[in-house]
Amino acid sequence: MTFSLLALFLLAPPARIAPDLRLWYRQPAENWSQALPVGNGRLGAMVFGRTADETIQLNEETLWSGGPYDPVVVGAHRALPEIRRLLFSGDIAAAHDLFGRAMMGRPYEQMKYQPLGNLRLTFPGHDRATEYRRELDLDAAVVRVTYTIDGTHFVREIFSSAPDQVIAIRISADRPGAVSFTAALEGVRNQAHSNYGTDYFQMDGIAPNTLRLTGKNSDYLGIEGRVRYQADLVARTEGGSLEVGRRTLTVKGANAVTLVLAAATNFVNYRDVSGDPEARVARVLASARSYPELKQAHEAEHQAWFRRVKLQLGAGLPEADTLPTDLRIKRFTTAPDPGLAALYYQFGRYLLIASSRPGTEPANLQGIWNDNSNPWWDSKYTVNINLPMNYWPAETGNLAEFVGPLEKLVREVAEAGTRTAKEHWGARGWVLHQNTDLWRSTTPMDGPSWGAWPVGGAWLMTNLYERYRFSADPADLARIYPLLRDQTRFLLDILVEEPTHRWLVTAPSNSPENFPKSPGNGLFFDEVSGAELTARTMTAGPTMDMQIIREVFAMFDEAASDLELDPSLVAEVRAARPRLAPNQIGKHGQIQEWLDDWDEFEPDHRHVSPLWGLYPGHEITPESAPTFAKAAAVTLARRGTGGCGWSYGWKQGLRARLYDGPAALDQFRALLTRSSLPNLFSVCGKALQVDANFGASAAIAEMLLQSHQNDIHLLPALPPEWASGSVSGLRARGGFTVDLEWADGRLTDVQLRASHRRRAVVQAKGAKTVTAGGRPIRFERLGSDTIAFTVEAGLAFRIGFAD
Ligand code: FUC
Repeated sequence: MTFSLLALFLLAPPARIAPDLRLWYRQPAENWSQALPVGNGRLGAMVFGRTADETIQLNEETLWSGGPYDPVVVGAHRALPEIRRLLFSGDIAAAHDLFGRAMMGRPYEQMKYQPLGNLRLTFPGHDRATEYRRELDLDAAVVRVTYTIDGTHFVREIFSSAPDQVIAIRISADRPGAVSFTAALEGVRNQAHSNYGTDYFQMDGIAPNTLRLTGKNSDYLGIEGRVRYQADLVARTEGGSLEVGRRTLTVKGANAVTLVLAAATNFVNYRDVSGDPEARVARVLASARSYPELKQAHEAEHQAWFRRVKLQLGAGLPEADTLPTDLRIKRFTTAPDPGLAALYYQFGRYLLIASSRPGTEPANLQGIWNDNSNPWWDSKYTVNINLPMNYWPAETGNLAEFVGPLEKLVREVAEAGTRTAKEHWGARGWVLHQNTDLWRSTTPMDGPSWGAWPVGGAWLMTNLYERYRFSADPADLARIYPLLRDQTRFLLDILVEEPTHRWLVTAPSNSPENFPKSPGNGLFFDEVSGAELTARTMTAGPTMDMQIIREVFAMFDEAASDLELDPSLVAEVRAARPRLAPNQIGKHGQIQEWLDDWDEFEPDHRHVSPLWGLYPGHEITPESAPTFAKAAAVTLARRGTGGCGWSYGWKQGLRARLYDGPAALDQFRALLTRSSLPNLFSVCGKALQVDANFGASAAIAEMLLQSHQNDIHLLPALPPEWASGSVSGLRARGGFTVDLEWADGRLTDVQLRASHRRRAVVQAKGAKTVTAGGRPIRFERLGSDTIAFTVEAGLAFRIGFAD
């Protein structure tokens, strides 16, 4: 058979794009944590890029352990008055113990995100390759592996297509008949809690061209495993022969092969697992197009989102094309390489597009990439920083649509959490505690020191409200208003008066995962038993809770007043607002973390909860609350630059909000060099976690543009290393899209577009002119750096800086 023209076309070197949109390496991944991710929001794969024994690890986002369950304990709230009495009388240990006995969900823990399987490809004779290269092309959303064996050049391309709902793998060579390999589709035994009776899979070869993996998830903690899954891999060969055995598929002497993988479960929603995985897979495969069509549709769809923002930092690294990403990361300790920060930023946007799409589940702790049946923290949705952080880059990064899955999750936890609010808190509205899973468990979990934190839902509401602030689209508010109203009701009902100042506080609660040196609470040595007893986090009115509640009340007041709804609830909120425990400054000059000025057991604790009001919240800014902004800097200094991956991203954003560009960049450098993997994924402890990728991406945008104070503040925290650069497509609150260019640390050009006619207030140092379509526009000067003018919908308004 003649070598098809099409294959030649596919082998042509890819069109050149900016080098900083590729992660690339000269060696395969040594382990899973070095593999490169692709994803369509639902189907994820980690590609190792090995030449002789390739592994492509697979995930389907709805494959979790267990099945629909209800962890609510009816009447749990009856213990609340006594827990509060103990807490306010200073007996934290007794309050903690009673919470543990009476108020935890059943089961205590939640379900785990599970791997689907591995595609193994064995290429005989491919051990000694030359000219090896492995790359993730962010602009095309394709992983490519290329190498030469005995003069023949091989190319593998892997992507996960959203339009076609398949993972496509193309294997080709520049010599006809050179493609030979064996493929196996392997299930993963759940080592952690496997029970051969309940958790099983089966691998079959099905003639003429298919490998099939079918299975059922495991039971866990007494919750019956009810997820059924199926994955089909179909081989389409060009030339050569194809043989399907009992469990493997063997290709010999082909010119090129396309493997198309479809996978599905029976998951319909958190209460319903009546779907038919077999029919879903068959439907997808029946319409799967040819490889060039699949690829064209995939890239076009991806680029429509991805290319909305373009970022260039610095003049570019001359050797970016010759220096692989892992070496650039290592060198980053000493080399400025601003382009690596731009690459990191775009990798964050890539990960969001790949793990959270309209209609899918939200990105969990690992996005959608997990090879472990007992993953760290179950790879679920942790709400006291991780899940909210996953969505921080979405708004500024022009990916608002990708917040859709988070909104769906909130809608579902609000539904499930209504019963939890009633039974566990005796309250109206809905509650979400520290974590949730695929089954939308909303009760306290993992023990009172973690799970007794009732404002998870409130925090997530602030994420959703940001979407409205950015779009200024009333439809975005109308959709979430009922969720906001009911969350407000819950907060009003759980607030109680503390005895000392008579402030309204949450009780019990905690300042996430931080143990105060409160009286009677201690990591102490029990001389009788020899055991080390652990302190408790339980407390009343931690600063972060109060900041979140103030923000939610302000949002509700604004929304209900604009929509002219719920006047009596507005009155309740207005009565409560001034009585909420305020921010306080402690003995070190820091923002106090708890009602009392207690120290913490770990002064450099990874959470920076009392700074929530600075970022992501809005209530502390250097302009509106200079004393607290100063105190926030003291807290940051005390905490240091370490922690878990996400701590770095959070602190980077906090530094940006304090307009400290150099400190923000230091924090980013620390993340890259101390808490990241060669594939740019961040780690928390030993675990790959995506939150820091999202947090640091958001913080990079926050260094270039801020809009949380009713104006558009350009280059608020620019470090000297980024003295020149440009960015287009960033979004600012109020429905604005902003492009900017700068050189020598000074703005040189700004363009603004708005979705509605509106007044723009812009802090742009050195602004001299405003034009639209080349014609001067009248503007007002509100300060030496601040101008204001009216922007008409859809028109580009240009700010000039030349005399
Ligand atoms: C929170 C953090 C941990 C980790 C976990 C998933 O509990 O404190 O460090 O990120 O979430």
